[in-house]
Amino acid sequence: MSSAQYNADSITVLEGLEAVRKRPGMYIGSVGTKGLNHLIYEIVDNAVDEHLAGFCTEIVVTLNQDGSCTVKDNGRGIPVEMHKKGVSAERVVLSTLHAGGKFDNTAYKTSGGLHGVGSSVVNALSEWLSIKVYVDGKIHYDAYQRGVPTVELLDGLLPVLGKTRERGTEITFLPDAEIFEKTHFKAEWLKSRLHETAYLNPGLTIRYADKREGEEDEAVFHEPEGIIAYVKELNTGKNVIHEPVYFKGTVEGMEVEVAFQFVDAFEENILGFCNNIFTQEGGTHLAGFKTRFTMLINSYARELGILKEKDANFTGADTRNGMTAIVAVKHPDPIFEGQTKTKLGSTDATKGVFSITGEELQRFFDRNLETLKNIIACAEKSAKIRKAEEKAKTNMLTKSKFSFDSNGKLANCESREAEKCEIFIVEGDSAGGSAKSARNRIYQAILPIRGKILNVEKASMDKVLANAEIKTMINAFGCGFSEGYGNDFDISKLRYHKIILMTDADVDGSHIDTLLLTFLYRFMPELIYNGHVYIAMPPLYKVVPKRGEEQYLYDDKELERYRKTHRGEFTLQRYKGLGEMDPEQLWETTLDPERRVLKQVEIEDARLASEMTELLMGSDVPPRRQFIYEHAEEAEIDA
Ligand code: TSJ
Repeated sequence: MSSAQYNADSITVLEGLEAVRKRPGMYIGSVGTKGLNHLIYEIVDNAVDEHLAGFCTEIVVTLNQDGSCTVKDNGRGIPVEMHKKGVSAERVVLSTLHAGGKFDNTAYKTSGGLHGVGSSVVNALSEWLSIKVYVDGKIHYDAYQRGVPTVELLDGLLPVLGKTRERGTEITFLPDAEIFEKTHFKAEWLKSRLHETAYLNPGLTIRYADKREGEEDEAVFHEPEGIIAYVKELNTGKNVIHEPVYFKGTVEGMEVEVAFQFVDAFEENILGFCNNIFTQEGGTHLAGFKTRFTMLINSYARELGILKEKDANFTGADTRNGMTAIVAVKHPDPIFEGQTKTKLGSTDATKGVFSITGEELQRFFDRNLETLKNIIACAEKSAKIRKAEEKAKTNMLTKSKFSFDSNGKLANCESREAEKCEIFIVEGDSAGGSAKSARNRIYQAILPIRGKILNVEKASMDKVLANAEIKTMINAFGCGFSEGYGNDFDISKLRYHKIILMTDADVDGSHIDTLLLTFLYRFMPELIYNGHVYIAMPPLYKVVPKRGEEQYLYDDKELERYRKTHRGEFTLQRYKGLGEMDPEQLWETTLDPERRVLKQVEIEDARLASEMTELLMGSDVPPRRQFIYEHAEEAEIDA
């Protein structure tokens, strides 16, 4: 190696680092909690790749007390020997943008993060990162600060810490507080993602531990039944009408795996994955499955005489009503499109899934006529209801278009400049009343809602549209909605650029948030994608000191801090609900754009809310009890 060569490479590395640190959003999507969590997913994905290569069976993810995260696998160990650039290969991987990453075509990658982020990006965005590679009986060590190596190499090789009988790679990193707005990993999202990874990789065991103070938690995710178990979990608490159906196949280097199961309900829940990545926006793999499925059901229905010659075919939505499905493909060279790059665009995926579904599902239905008949019965029922609903919908829209306040409760704002307008969905009539008198009436609209709104996961379309609260919301927002049988949604017509959910900070309040988010997720997901949905964070406490100014505190941490830093006596008032605040207090704490705290809802929140709703509203009791049990602490405070 010539030293000039080495310097040139070092400069490229530093430039890469600088690019990542300058525009982190380009590499990890955001510098909020979502981007922060993505750092972990990116590292974990590397270990999942090692599993897919056939060399790793276990991954351990630990959230440490100091705010760092450790990911360890039992794979071959990231190569440590001298790379052609004159340094350990490990250092090349961890320092070079895209080395071993998704844009590097030298490796067949089957797993991957959102934007094809590499471990070097995580390294660049970490205050420090350390790595131990357990290989050939030795522990090789390396470390970085903000992506810059801090360990001296010996002849280009890593120092050895000691002997080991283990094999694998272990990385620990602390996200850089200079980069991230929040540096607290969100355990709920992480666990959900790890569980999903376990479902998609049945041979893999993922151990999870949260060692952070006050949040101690452990879990093991291992799902030998794979996506069959995933479908079963999605259908927990529902009336299933047959055992899950599973098939897989390979065409032209693409692997296709499908599991589905129908439930007795009016909903379609089809999740797509490509190379372990959840395709939030769907895509070609789902198109192939849906098209072939509809064709099969229609041709069987005619063959069995259920559809007569004069009858029209079932629509696609008819045949899928009640379906819960996972369609997972492994594609050697996928194209991702869409607003969040989570829509599979590869056209050969349509053909591949179409042909495998045709062959395998036909084989299955030929041998399982009972299941087939049950599924066709679902389609018949759906077609009937569809016709009734189409009528209900036309009536609803023609009757109440432009009548913004169909039941007299919406206090609309005066301005029509949507960018400046906000609508608060307020729990309870008394808080609603206070909010109406406290608000800025030019830009702030108030819609009080009473009790629990209808659960849209459970109800049929005509019931949903008949619900007064939902009707008022759809009318007020002005942008229509999309679901099932058509798409009337038009975001350009949205009347308020901020939709703010304002509920009590207790179990009931969070339940109402969950239901509202589920409604928005199902009917107007674009509002969430585009960042229009917020949750108001009213304060939990007001402190009035003997001397000095009164102050609102928004959570228990702030109270703790206040207790530690404040000298002298003070009285503490705890707000139990929004209804306890007078209009002036409500304005100061929750409505005033200058002083309030709002939490922007991310699509992950909404997706989890929708899953949570299923858990809460499902007809069987145990999961609901479990939920209440897990939230018992919150419940007690309010009791
Ligand atoms: F990339 C990383 F540093 F973020 C990371 C990599 C993090 C973690 C937790 C694990 C890994 C990783 C990498 N685990 N296992 C591997 N394996 C390899 O990189 C590897 C090992 C051997 C061979 C070979 O051909 O012999 C090839 C590869 C890609």
